[in-house]
Amino acid sequence: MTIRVGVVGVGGMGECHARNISELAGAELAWVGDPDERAGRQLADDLGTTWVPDAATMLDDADALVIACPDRFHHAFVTAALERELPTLCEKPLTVELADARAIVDQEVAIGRRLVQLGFMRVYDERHRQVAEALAELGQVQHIRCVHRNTNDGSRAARQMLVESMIHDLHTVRWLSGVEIEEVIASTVRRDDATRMVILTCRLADGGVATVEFDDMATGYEVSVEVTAERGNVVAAEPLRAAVRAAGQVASEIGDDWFSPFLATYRVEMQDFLESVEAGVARGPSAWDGYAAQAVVEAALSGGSIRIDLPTKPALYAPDEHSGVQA
Ligand code: ISE
Repeated sequence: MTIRVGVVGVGGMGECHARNISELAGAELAWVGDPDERAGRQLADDLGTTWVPDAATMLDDADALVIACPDRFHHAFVTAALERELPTLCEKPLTVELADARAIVDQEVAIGRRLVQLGFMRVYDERHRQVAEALAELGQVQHIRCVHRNTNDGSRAARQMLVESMIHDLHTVRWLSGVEIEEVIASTVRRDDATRMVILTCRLADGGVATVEFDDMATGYEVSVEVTAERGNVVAAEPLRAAVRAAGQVASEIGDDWFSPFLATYRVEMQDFLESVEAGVARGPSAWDGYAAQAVVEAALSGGSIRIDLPTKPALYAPDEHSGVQA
């Protein structure tokens, strides 16, 4: 069966997903939708598909949907896709408002089957997968340390760092520990009127602790994770980067963009999404995962040390390989 996929949004992520769909076997890029005619037409021509200005009118003309438009439109598109029971891969964050994320979870639970996969793609990243595989043999997680560095100019507020960047690390923490985050304390480092760093200390439901260190003005882009478990410690290793010893120094290159290190990962993510559509059963990070991570973001932004009281997790969101949260 050929799966016809519509892509909402032709920015960097939309283009990446559209390109992968058009190249992967078993899928066809049904259309790309974006109000920006020039960018939309250019991508559609490039990939041999149709550009539509208003994706909302095209949902019936696809077997599956990819949502990669600006965050504030995610809620409306996911809601409309669920109304049609259309399998959907939505970029993170699930929504802008926490209440809207909850409404999506409720809508999906009322339908009675998972249809939404969320773009927490670290779970498809080879380095992160190796950590997860190693942990399977090492017993209970005691501490997770995520370090995430971006090369921005100091113009982002803490909210943007949490919503756009650190939300990935919050999923990493939930996925690798297998438990929910129950409490969070956020600290910021401000310099010359700019927020430079956000550091989270999270208390996990089983008594473990996670720290997430984010630097928005670093000299290179880096994402890493280190986990201390009951019977050992695992650190994500850099793939295939030569360490050059010369002139009395050891040097290894760090890139400055967040996109290229994960290009292969986005492809694996899309492949898994297409296979899940074919199988008729959604998998991977869920709407619940999106909602739970957003709950931590909101708690972190409200200051102090805040307990996060999630409602009981619906049975629909049983743990799977990429979102093994038990609670
Ligand atoms: C970006 O939107 C991403 O999704 C990247 O994975 C993340 O590392 C980066 O910080 C975000 O800005």
